Amino acid sequence: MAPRVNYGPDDALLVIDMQNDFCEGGALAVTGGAALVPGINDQIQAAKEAGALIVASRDWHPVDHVSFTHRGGNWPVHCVQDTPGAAFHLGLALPNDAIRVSKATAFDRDAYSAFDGTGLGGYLREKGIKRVILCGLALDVCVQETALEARREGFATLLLSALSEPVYSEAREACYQNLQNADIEIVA
Ligand code: VGL
Ligand code: ZN
Repeated sequence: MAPRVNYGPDDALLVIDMQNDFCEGGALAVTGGAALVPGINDQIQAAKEAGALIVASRDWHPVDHVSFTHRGGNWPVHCVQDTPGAAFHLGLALPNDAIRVSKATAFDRDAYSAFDGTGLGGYLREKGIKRVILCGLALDVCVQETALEARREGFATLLLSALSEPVYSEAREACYQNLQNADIEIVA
């Protein structure tokens, strides 16, 4: 089931945090995470053929990051820099020239949006990007925050809803509502 997006050179496909720790068997596993990989690979292929920019973000925490429970945060230890859990899912077919963005790298501050503290917004504008298309993990955390910030940065923004899963399944509908309220298009 390939989502219907016509990619072009003004588009950026943002693949959010498709890392082992967010997939089954990982430290902060999202149900259905690994199963997104083939569909996301189809999007990467379609985007590449159309000359769209492909961006892959990763959650990239130092040891003892402030978001970890033993430091008073909300999350188990996950996506620690240079550990297998922080690596991209092995099945993810990222072209060599895809842009990699690491986020939440400071000890004392968490960041859910791939735009937060990364300079990604300015970079996309420099590249002439007008629209951002999102997929990946997790819908209710980093995908949602990245989509909202993309829209605030002035990009037309589209979520591929069949290619994103939440940490908390009960949060799914509220996420879609939040995104729609922010003028973000949702496409199955
Ligand atoms: C994420 C929880 C904690 C995400 C990152 O990528 O959605 N979720 N850190
Ligand atoms: Zn994190």
